Amino acid sequence: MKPHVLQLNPILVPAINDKLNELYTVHRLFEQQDKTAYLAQHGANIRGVITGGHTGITNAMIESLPALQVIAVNGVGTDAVDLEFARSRKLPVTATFGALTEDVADLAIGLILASCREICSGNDFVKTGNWQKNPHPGAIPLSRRFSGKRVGIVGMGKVGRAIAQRAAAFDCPIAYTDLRHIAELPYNFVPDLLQLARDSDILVLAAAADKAQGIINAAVLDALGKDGYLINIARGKLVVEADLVDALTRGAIAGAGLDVFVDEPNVPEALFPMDRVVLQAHRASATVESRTAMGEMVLASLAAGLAGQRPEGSLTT
Ligand code: 8YV
Repeated sequence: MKPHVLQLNPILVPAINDKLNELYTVHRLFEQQDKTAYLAQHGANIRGVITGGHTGITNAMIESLPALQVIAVNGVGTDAVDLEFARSRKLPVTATFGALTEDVADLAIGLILASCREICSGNDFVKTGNWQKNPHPGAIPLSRRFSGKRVGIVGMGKVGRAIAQRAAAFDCPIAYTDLRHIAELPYNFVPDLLQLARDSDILVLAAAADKAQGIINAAVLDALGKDGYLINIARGKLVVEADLVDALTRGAIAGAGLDVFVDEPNVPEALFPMDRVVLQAHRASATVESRTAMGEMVLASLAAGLAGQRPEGSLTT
């Protein structure tokens, strides 16, 4: 009898799904119309859960799965899982640290370039035929340079460091804030977020969101200033979204590149017409390479957890 596993979000890599199907009876909750009824029917058999970083799992759902032995988060953010609660139940929770670093950092740089250089509105200008209708050079405004700009990074974990490494190749002076000074890093540590915003042209959010909700507010955005850009590839809830929309609307900052939002997939529509705002649908880790590596880590976590062993990198056991 194959162990029963509950999968809360789709996995887009066929080889990972094939492997899951080969090893487990996989209950794909996202395919069910009546999720409550489905859980009531199958919950007692479920021994492993696979969920996404930003979707996590509620304590109520954990409680409805009495045979649960492991929660494998297919992502690096664990802010949507109550780790204390899992710990109190001796339930291993794993994440896919290291599997997506390069792609998330690449997208951060992509969002910087796209927002500063207004690549998306330039693309629309050509594709909609507006260039032919308005062939004079003034029809599309000047954009802003990225190279050499002061980059401030909020959260210097694996992703923050990978962004710094890339920005350094663009000759950007780099500063960061984190819970502590990281001695081995060659970048300027600025403990105060307001000061970091004041000293940055581009502020990049790469922090975990468990303890940092709403840290980017009107005061920070005003400190970033009218020529500044905010980039977020971490979590929407790091930002007071209404303050961000307001800052962009009144020109308190120049632009933004956002992959994450407070209430996905709902994005403030006020951002849509803004040429210096580039939006993505939470896709920073959505490459074949990252998602394959993440899926392999999920498979390893399930295998260990269901064998009664401590999965490598368990955050709770
Ligand atoms: C994913 C994420 O979109 O790693 C995270 O925390 O939010 C993203 O990588 C998601 O977890 C995919 O399941």
